[in-house]
Amino acid sequence: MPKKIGIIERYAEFLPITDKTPIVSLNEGNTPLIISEALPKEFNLDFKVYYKFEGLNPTGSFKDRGMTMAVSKALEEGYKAIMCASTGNTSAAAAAYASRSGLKCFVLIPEGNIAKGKLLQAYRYGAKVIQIKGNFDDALNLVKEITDSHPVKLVNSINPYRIQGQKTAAFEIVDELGKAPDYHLIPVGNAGNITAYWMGYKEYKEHGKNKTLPKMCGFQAAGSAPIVENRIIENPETIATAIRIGNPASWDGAVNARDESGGLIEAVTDEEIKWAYRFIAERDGVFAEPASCASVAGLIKLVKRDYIKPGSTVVCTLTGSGLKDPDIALSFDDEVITVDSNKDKVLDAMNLKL
Ligand code: AN7
Repeated sequence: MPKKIGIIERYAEFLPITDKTPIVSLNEGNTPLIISEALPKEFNLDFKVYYKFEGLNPTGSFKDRGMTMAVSKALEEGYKAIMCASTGNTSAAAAAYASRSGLKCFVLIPEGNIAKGKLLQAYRYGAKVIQIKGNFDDALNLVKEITDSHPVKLVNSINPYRIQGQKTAAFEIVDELGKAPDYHLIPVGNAGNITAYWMGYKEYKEHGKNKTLPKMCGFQAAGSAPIVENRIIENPETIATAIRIGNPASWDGAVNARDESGGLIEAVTDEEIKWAYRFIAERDGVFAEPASCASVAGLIKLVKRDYIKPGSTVVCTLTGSGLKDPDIALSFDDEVITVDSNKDKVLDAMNLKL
């Protein structure tokens, strides 16, 4: 049996750790790169599309890669407590790694605007959950203020160890493909992840692992697209609550990734996100949360204007699991069928015509 290890042990030589860093890991990373069969068929594509499915991390999102680093370093630095603002996934990951390490964990979330699966994770992993009557941007400002003046470590992605951990997803893609993809498509919220992937691809190239670099293509939700509109959005709105962010902390990192790579950052509507969300689950068997599907919605937009060159390799990051957001999942016009516990009634309902 191969030893399953987390991203710090796997990529230690590329990460800022020492012999003294106490590694707090839940065997995160090593997520599958799943080839899409349905998208090429549906859109007659002349290139390959892979999903980097980060929903299969221990807490169901890519945040685990950054949190194993941030929590390990907080422990090394002698902290007793961590704190984050979150649209949900960061708080789930922070709570889990805090639980594992014995650190106290405080999470600040926008009341009423985080998916149920994420909220219940924060509670069950034993974090102190504080909901504010404000949005994510307000929460992050409060966390910065509090952690600046109290012995509590901030573990949002402005903590540089978060980005360091998250860059390992790019390493895994190169390790698996034997090269970098030509295009990397990714949802953008607080913009830490696009920053991290770009750092990962560049560093791995410096080590001779990949010869080329992908064009980084980021996608924000249309009602929450500060980078696209080049202005802070005071009241961001979208069904993809994970990326309902009006003033991204890593704004400059995202713009830099876009410009250095010759890529783009664009917006996709809630309708486009929902279409992609259903399509990849119903036709490709991959269930990712709405925010994740901004990358696939973006791909379809780019396909429609022939942006992607034939023969290319495209990777779409699916940042979180579809199980995170049961309310959205059950908000469609699914036919609910209930019959008596009786074979004929069940067969009737099956309407079997094969
Ligand atoms: C599923 O949890 O910001 O652009 O507080 O949960 O790196 O912020 C989540 C972000 C994409 C955006 N997809 O990534 C939080 C939080 C999912 C996410 C993003 C998030 P960034």
